[in-house]
Amino acid sequence: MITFHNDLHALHHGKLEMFRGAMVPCFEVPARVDHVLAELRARALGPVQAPPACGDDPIARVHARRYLDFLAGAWDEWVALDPANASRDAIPSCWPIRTFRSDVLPASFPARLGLFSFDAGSPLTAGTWTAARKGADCAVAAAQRLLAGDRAAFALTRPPGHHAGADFFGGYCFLNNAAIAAQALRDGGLDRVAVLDIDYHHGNGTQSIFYGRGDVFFASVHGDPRTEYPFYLGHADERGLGDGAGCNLNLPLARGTGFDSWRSALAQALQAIRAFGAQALVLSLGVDTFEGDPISGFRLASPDYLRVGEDLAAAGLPTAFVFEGGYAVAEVGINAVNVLDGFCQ
Ligand code: Q9C
Ligand code: ZN
Repeated sequence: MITFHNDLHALHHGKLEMFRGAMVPCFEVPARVDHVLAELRARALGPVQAPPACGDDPIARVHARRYLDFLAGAWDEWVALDPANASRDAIPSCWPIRTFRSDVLPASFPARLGLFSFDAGSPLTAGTWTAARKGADCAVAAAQRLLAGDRAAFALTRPPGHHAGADFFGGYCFLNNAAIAAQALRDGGLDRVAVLDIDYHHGNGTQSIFYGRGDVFFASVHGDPRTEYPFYLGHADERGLGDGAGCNLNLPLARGTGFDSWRSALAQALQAIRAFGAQALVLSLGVDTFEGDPISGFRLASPDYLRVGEDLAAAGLPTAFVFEGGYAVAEVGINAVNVLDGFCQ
């Protein structure tokens, strides 16, 4: 299978993130992708190519114009606030919750930073926009390969994407690569597409983007949001709205869940995707379900990821893999490439 990758992902390198009142080193680091690349090459799993530029249109099909304009200029605005900001990342510290207004775009940069985000754990850095933009190129290129008839393609992107909504960032995510790939498949002529999210954390951004639509099915297996990030979405009773009623499936599992139970949930998600009649699959590939992950709570072991790939292959759908989370840096390459390897066997 072909992998799309762009070295400029490394321009996004956050220093510190807020965690329970302390600033701690970022978990989402450039080395994650280096480990996946090394493992792909070691196993000769297929070519690794830089993607062509996809242009603005496929991104604007998913994200709001005012959000994209904000992201494109955010770093320059941050430094313009205070030249000393050039040496520290931009992190929001106030948000318009519930009864506050979101229709009036504030002139203040910190106010807009909060308007377009939902946590203080996702530093926006000098290279964030460029890196995210190159990641979207990878996602679109992977979708194009499916449209051209390939069985599978891998978008090796960072920053990750599945927590980003149409007009907000958070959870280390800025542009929703999986949603952009799914929309590119729709715009390329497929009528019914599914996104399956196996990252430990619920893909709140992807769910929210497609929640009212009947043409893109979203399924997710994740840590129960009653105890796990992102906390405020991902419950089993979220089934979709309007045209999208019945096209959203959340399978939350308790912290501590092991592979056998997790695999049953995966089978249930794949069965629902089959029943929906999807013509292609976008797989949000987070491997923070690993037993050694420093911020997550499932118990999958490295060999289990080979079985995951086999189960996905048995679904028989053209599949675009999009890289998401996974913070056990030394093992992230083995685990992610095990999924791809299992799929290709
Ligand atoms: N100290 C993804 O896996 N912070 N995002 C958790 C860690 C948020 C994870 C606290 C985790 C976001 C793409
Ligand atoms: Zn995650």
